[in-house]
Amino acid sequence: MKRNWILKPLLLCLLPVLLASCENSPTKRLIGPEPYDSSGQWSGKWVVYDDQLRSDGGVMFIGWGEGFSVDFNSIERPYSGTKCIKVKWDGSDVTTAEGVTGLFTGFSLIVAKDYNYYSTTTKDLTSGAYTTVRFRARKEFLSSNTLLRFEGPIGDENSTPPDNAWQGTLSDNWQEYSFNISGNISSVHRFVTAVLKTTDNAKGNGGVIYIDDISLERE
Ligand SMILES: [Ca+2]
Repeated sequence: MKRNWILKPLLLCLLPVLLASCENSPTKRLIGPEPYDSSGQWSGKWVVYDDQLRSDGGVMFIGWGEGFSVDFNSIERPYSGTKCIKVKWDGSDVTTAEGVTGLFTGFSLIVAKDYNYYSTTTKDLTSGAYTTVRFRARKEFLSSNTLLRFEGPIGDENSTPPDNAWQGTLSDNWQEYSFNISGNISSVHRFVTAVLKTTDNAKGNGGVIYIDDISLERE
């Protein structure tokens, strides 16, 4: 089961993760998404994040520890507007449902307002006919054995095609990344997932990266 390393932590988040989620509370800044164009038809773009979370959903963390933080209101040289997402991890251990690990951590932007409703809340994005996930990212620092894995919309965890994701290292300057949405988006639980993970099953020094302008697009 290739996805097990991320699946179980997501489904079984521990209390510390939940508390951390509340403290950051980007959901306080939620505004409604605008999936329709002026004619009332689904537009070709679903904005998940630009200067704030626009997905109409919340955030769920995969692991949590003192060395890991996510700031959804970073003003450090954003790609667009005045803000971007800053992900900071020093490579130290984080707590997940499977226990403590130093091999990965990250977050999901989920459909539900918060973790408590994750498993029971889905969104049907079929009418949007989105085919592509697009985001911008840059690094301030990335440990030599650490990369970013960015996953697209996911419904049924076990049927998610493995290519519905992008992973790699990042440039010092903003770059655009995109990949195809391959899979059923009729019952999406989470829009995107960003994970910093080591590549060699060994601990590293984590990274400091920035993400901006995340969207699902029809192309
Ligand atoms: Ca921005």
